[in-house]
Amino acid sequence: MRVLLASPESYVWSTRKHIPLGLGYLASVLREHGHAVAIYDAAIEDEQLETVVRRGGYELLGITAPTPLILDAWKMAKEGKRLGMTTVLGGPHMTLLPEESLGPEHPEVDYAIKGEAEESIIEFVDALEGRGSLEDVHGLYWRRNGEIVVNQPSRLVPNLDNIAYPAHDLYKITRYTNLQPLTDGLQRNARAYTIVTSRGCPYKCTYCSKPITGNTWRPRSVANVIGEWRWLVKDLRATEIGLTDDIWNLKLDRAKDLCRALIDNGLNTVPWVTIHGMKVNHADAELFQLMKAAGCKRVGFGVESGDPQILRDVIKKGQTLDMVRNAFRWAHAAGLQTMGFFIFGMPHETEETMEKTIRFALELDPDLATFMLATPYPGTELYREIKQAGQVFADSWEDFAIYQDKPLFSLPDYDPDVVVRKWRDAYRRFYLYRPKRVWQKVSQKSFWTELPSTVANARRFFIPAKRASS
Ligand code: B12
Ligand code: SF4
Repeated sequence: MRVLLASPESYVWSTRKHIPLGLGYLASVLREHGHAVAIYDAAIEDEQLETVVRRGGYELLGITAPTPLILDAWKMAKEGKRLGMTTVLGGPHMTLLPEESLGPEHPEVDYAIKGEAEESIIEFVDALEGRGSLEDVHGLYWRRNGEIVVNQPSRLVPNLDNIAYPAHDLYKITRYTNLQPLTDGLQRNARAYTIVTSRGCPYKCTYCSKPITGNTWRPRSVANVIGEWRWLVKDLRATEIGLTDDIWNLKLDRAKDLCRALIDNGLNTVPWVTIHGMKVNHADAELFQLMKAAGCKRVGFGVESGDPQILRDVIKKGQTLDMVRNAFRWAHAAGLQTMGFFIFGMPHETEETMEKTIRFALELDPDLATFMLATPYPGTELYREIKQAGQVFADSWEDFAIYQDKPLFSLPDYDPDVVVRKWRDAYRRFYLYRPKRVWQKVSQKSFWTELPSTVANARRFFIPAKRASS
């Protein structure tokens, strides 16, 4: 079958230019099974979907979407139907709410697949081609006589070494400008690929929407990761690599072994970063030294809050402030750039708890700090708590993007306006009101090359945002 795997253009995520890695995995297994497959990422294409579909004669359109992009995914599916294609949706939002997309308002969606889909996509395409039955496709949601049929659940890939590397060669890599839209990549025009060395995470942070990869941690073997890394560096000429694991360092020994193997195989010449963040409590000084020697340039940490009680009882992060302090100290000592991710406005937050977070950020002094407003993604404990005791006041799924700078919920004894005020305060105090830091930044060459995006970002913190109505 001729399959086009697509990611919609994001109108809510203005600087998004990163690889949709899940599509690469699906493309790879489809290719292995003899199907003609291409990736269409609307964020970087210069041709309309119609042109590509007509030229390639694609019959099936598979679209991926996180929650904030689901409206764009539906639009794309409509276009697919107009072009006479069969449409199937998958990815994070579909894993949370598959039935929504098969409701009567969405005739443009023929099928939805929930969860990891390397196995399902093959079963599904086989069934469409008459080599199996739709009933047997794991994770498939579909319609029969106007009713939604829910198949047996999809299965997490048990041994990740058994699946092929993602089809990195299908990405138009020179069009992807950065690995980390929140912070900019290491270099603006890098050939920046991403790699995932493990899937899943056993922690249960209450805001985290991790429906796809589950609560078990499944590492790839070091040898298997090195094989892909070598392909990226030697054959595809990567100049920057980003690790996108939920938690790549869960097993400290394996993390160290991976670093040693990068060094032993001469792959430490290409800089890499941890995109999603590392977990501070599975680290020691030696790990950061090894990471540095293995080519790592920048590490990110989910710090979240400077208030111990919010961290322990509300976020349930499973880490202490001292663990965070140690991780930053070790990373700085190893000569790594650091990023800190912080959340504002979890339930039970007050002006005082958020003030502690700002002070903690100033104390840790990461090279880059990202302050985010708490966002209640469906399926999270945070979402359930707010639904029970308060009110979510997002108008549409688009409001769930980080760049929507408005409070998304209210609870008794919770003041959304204070949350937004403290959040803006954090950016100002971290980035602007410290003359030494401002001078450091202005004296770097990158400050001037990145000025347009810096100005665009800065506007967000000084122009008051409207609150969404309920
Ligand atoms: C890395 C990452 C990012 C990076 C990407 C950087 C990069 N250069 O790659 C950055 C920082 C840009 C990012 C941004 C965002 N992210 Co993010 N991200 C991740 C992370 C940690 C890993 C993604 C990944 O590489 N997965 C590996 C691949 C193999 O898995 P996959 O893409 O899910 O694909 C599999 C299945 O989903 C399925 N599938 C996927 N697509 C399709 C399509 C079809 C047709 C089918 C059938 C199946 C299918 O099959 C694939 C193979 O098994 C995930 C957490 C996670 N573990 O999923 C969060 C995650 C996906 N992100 C999340 C969010 C919320 C966002 C943002 C929306 C944040 C925001 N509020 O703005 C933005 C959205 C940007 C965008 N336009 O897409 C949430 C999504 C929750 C939700 N309900 O949608 C997650 C789950 C994090 C979390 N735990 O809360 N993210
Ligand atoms: S935020 Fe990170 S550590 Fe917490 S559950 Fe999600 S992936 Fe795991």
